Amino acid sequence: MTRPLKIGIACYPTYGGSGILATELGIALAERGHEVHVFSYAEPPRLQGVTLVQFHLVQVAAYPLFRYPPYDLALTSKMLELMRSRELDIVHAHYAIPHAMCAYLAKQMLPESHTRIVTTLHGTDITVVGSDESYRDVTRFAIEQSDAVLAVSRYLADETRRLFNTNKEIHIAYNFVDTERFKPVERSNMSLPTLVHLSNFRAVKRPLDVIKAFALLRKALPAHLVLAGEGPELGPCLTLARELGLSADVSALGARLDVERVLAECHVLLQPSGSEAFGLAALEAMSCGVPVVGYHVGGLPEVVDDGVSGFLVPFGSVEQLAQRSLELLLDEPRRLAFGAAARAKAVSSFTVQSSVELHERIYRTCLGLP
Ligand code: GMT
Repeated sequence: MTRPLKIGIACYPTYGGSGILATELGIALAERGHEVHVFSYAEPPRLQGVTLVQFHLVQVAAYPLFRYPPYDLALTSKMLELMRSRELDIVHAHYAIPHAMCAYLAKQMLPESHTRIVTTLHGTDITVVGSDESYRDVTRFAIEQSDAVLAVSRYLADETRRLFNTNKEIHIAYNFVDTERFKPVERSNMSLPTLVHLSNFRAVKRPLDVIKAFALLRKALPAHLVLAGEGPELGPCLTLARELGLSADVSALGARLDVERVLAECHVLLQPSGSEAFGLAALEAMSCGVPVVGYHVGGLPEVVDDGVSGFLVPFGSVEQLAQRSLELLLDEPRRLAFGAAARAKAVSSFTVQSSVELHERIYRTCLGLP
């Protein structure tokens, strides 16, 4: 009989994929009997109302000398406190910066502890931030000092080895989805063909390409575009939509907790990211039976099968985004077949159960447990 583990999870509390995945993983582990603690500077949205997981708020003391209040040190202290008081087996850092380094520091401060450090790399922590000169060495060090390193796609694992010139073993831990929550719904036959884009509206998601593609498509077909999420590029997107005379055809919903309802009501997800380690929004749409149209970049081809569950077009081709979306909207049997293939892939390859079991195996191996 294997004993339950004591696991501390550090993550960002935002609507971004890494925070969502870390939170959902924590809940799934707690449901399997493990003791789970989550550390962050605010309660992650999907943890609200959950009592199985213990949330620990990391507070940063203000001081006039602190131009940049040292959150990293406050988080390190919180990890240390829990490593001492709860004798944590695992500290799992989601997103390398700064969480993996904080875990390393806490471990150094308690050399007698048996705690093992597991780090999941999510994407921009490697491809954007971690590979920047200012963080490269510290990110490489934190990766190499971790007892286990996970990446959310083969693409990201390869990029990590290339950018950091490391031979560290990297396990692939794909994003996962609750296929019971994200599932197809009956749509009204009356509903207008509807495209959806779901993201944090950062430049890397290229939401302006969504508006441009929609403008092309809209010339050929009456259709609606739903924008779900918030971020710096949302304002420019709405401005562009207004300039193109599309305001009446575009709805901005803001950040929503019920994304499964939003996705399931739409016909095609437009996800033209410039870089994407995995693409959680794509997987959530697929689980709802919604095909994905996006660029052929990063780890997306590991998620979306081009020509089967969606279309991945060459990076930057707004015309092909529009053309492929139009094809799916005009050909209902094909769109339904793509949607069914998308759903089947989510159910066969990316379930909560398979992911949580993978994480348990990795944790136990790190601890030398059966
Ligand atoms: O995509 C974002 O901007 C958010 C970011 C995050 O860390 O929260 O997402 C990254 O992690 C997700 C969960 O593992 C992945 O599904 C996303 O592909 C990845 N984003 C990028 O690589 C741009």
